[in-house]
Amino acid sequence: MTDVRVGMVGYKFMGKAHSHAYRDVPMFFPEQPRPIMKMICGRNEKNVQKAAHQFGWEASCTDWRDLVNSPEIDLVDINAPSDAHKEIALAAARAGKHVFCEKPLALTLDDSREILQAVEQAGVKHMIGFNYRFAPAVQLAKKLVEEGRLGDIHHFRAWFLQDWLVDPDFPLTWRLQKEVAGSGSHGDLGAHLIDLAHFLVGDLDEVIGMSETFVKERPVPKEMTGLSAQASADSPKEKVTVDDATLFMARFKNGALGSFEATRYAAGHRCTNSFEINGSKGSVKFDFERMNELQVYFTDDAGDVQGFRRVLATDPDHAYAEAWWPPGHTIGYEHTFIHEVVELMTAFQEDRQPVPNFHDGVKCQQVLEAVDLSIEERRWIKPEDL
Ligand code: SOE
Repeated sequence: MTDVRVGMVGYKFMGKAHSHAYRDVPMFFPEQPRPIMKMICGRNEKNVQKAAHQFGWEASCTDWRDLVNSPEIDLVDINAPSDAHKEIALAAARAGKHVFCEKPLALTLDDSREILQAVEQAGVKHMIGFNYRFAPAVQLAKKLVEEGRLGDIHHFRAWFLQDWLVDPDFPLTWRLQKEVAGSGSHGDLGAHLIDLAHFLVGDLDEVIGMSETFVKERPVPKEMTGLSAQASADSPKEKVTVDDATLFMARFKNGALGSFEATRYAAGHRCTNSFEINGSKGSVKFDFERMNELQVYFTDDAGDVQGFRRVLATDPDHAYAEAWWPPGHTIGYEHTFIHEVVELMTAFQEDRQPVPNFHDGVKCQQVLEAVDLSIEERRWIKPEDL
C-alpha cells in the first residue's frame, strides 16, 4: 500500500496539529506511505472551507457521514469534541475504515470497550492520540527502562499542571461539561500521565484518589469553543460538572509506587507535563516544557561526578531525531504529532496495528474510572476489576 487517503473530523486545536503532521510526514519521512489529505469535516460550512484551504485538504464537508461513507477515504481521523467520538468511530468501523481517534477514546469505559470491539470485528487498524509518547526524550526514557539501565523501578511520579482556569470568570467551555468532555483535568491531562505510566513502567494494580472542583459555577460563553472561549461580564452562570484537579496514588503490578497529579489551577504552569522514574540503578526526569531534554542519573557513575546529566535527545542515537536537523537543533510540540503519524503510516507499511491503539485507550479509561470510583467510595480500587 502506498498512499493512505485520510478524512478528518474537526479542525480546531487537534485538527490543526494533525493536519500539520500529515503535511510534514512526506517531507521528512519519505519512506513511509503518504497520507493524502482528502477531506475535512466541520459543522460550520464557512469555517471548515477556510480550514480546508489553510491546512491543505482537497475537499470539505459539514456532515461526517459523507466522509465516513466516501469510497475515497481509507482512514477516518476523529478530532471532534469527546462526546462525538463514539458515534463516528462506530460508523467508521462499520464502513470498514481504519480509525485514528484523539484521546479520550470515549466518555465512559463501556463506550470505549464498544468502540474497541467494533474495530476488532471490522478488522481495521486503530490508533489513539497519546502524542507525548512520541517525544524523542520520552522514547529515550522508555529505552533506558526497557534495557534495564535504571534497574528495578521503584517510583513513577507524574504531574500535568496547567493554569487556564485560575481566573474564576473563564467561561464554561465544553471541556468543563461532563456530558461533552467526560471529565475535567482527570481525563484531559491525567489521561496522558496514565498512558505514560503504562508505556514506561507497566500496568497499575490498584489506585486511590481525590479530586476537587474549586469554582462551582462559570459564565456561559458566547460561542462553544475550546481554550479560546470568551464570555461577557453579564453572561449567566451555570454549574461546572467536571473535576478541576484530580490526584491519585497507585501501586504498579511490578511493585513500583506511583503518584499522579492533574490540575488546571497551578498558577504559572502553562503546560508542565512531567515525570520522574527512580530505579535501583538510576533515575530519569522529563519536563515537556523542555521537551528535547531528559535528565539522567546513574548510580554507578564515579562518586566525584555523580549527579543528573542533561541529555539532549537530538542525536542520531535518539528516536526520530535523524529525520530532522543536525544534533542540537531542537524540535517542538507539533513533532509529537508528526511522529505519531509516522507510527501510523509505518503500521500500514508493515500491516500491523499501530501503538498506542484502542487497547491502550480502553486501559487508560479503566484507570480513569477506577480512580473516580475510589474517590466516590473512599477506598483502593483495582482497575482490572472494572
Ligand atoms: C488542553 O488542556 C490540552 O490541550 C489537552 O486537551 C491536551 O490533550 C494536552 O496535550 C494539552 O492540554
